[in-house]
Amino acid sequence: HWHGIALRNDMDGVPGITQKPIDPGAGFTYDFTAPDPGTYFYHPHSGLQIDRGLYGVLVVDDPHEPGRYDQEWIVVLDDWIDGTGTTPDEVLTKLQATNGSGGMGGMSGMGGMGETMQSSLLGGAGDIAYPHYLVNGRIPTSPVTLTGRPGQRVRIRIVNAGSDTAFRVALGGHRMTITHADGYPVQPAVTDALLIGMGERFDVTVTLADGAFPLVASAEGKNGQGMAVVRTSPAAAAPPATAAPSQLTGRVLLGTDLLAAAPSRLPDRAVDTTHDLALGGSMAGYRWTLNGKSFPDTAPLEVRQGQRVRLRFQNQTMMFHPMHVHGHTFALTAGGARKDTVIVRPMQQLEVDLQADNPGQWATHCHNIYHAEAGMMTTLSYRE
Ligand SMILES: [Cu+2]
Repeated sequence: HWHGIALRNDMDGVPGITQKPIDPGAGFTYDFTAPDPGTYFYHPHSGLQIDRGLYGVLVVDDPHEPGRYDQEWIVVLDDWIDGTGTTPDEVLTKLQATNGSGGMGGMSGMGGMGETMQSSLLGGAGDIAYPHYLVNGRIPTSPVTLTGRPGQRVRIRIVNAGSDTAFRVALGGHRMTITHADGYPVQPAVTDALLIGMGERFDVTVTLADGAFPLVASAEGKNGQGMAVVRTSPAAAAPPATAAPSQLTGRVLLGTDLLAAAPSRLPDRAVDTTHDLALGGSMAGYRWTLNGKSFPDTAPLEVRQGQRVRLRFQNQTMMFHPMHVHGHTFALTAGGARKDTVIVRPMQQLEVDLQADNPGQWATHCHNIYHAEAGMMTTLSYRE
């Protein structure tokens, strides 16, 4: 699946919706045009395979982008449990057998917040206590080093490829300017930290200071962090694996705080149809629901080509859900960012608008992979 790309429906890579699964040993050629520049990623849409590391970053370059930066870094965040004595599939089986309590000692989406080191902006912040959080595939005691020179301007493309973890990202000693959300330009926003949900991407620019600095991805509401080192001075002492830069608790922006830059705005139009989507869950058997049903029993969201469609997410749980629509980018209402994945906070109601301009059957789901696998999925379904 080519996450975030508004491609032709039969290349979307969703078994059971747009194609048959690719059998072991078999092949399938994906052939599509990428219509919009930006930071994307790709991953299987099959079971929990993404939580075993099967993903990559997909950058669509804009030949007209002025590129006012000296370097470009790609920073991929992940939560990791595979091979540590269990597997993602065993984790899900345990969650189902224990009504959600098997991952963290309490289904935080239904029960309570549990104890966390810093106050979480997202309430129940995950179902799984991962043993490791990674930046570019490395744990903090053996981090990747990103090198530059003082004064250089760097564009950092940040991707959250995790399955059950939102990350609070900050670079010690620096402020970041957020320039893009999910590939699309936003009105530049200066911040100390940003909060990135699973499936979201943010591009930021920073002007490098002199020294060695921790680039920290703190697991929101959990215990642990990923870290890389940003180094512009060979002599500077490396930050410790437990570095907690003050920026983490400064100004923190979410995708819902950003405003679309002019070229990213969805043209104003009256809404033709509104779909309500109640985000729910049940402790019994670890079920997650849309409008009270679990996929494949969920009702499709019916649209027609040419319609302006409003999706009204109503989160009825104490867990956040990063909601993702395939084949389209939606606009947060009131001039908010253009996105394909958006965090809906506990008990929050959030509306997004999209233009129905890409016919087909499109998966629409929570990008917590365990929630999606446990039923929090439906289709945006074009009718003739
Ligand atoms: Cu969810």
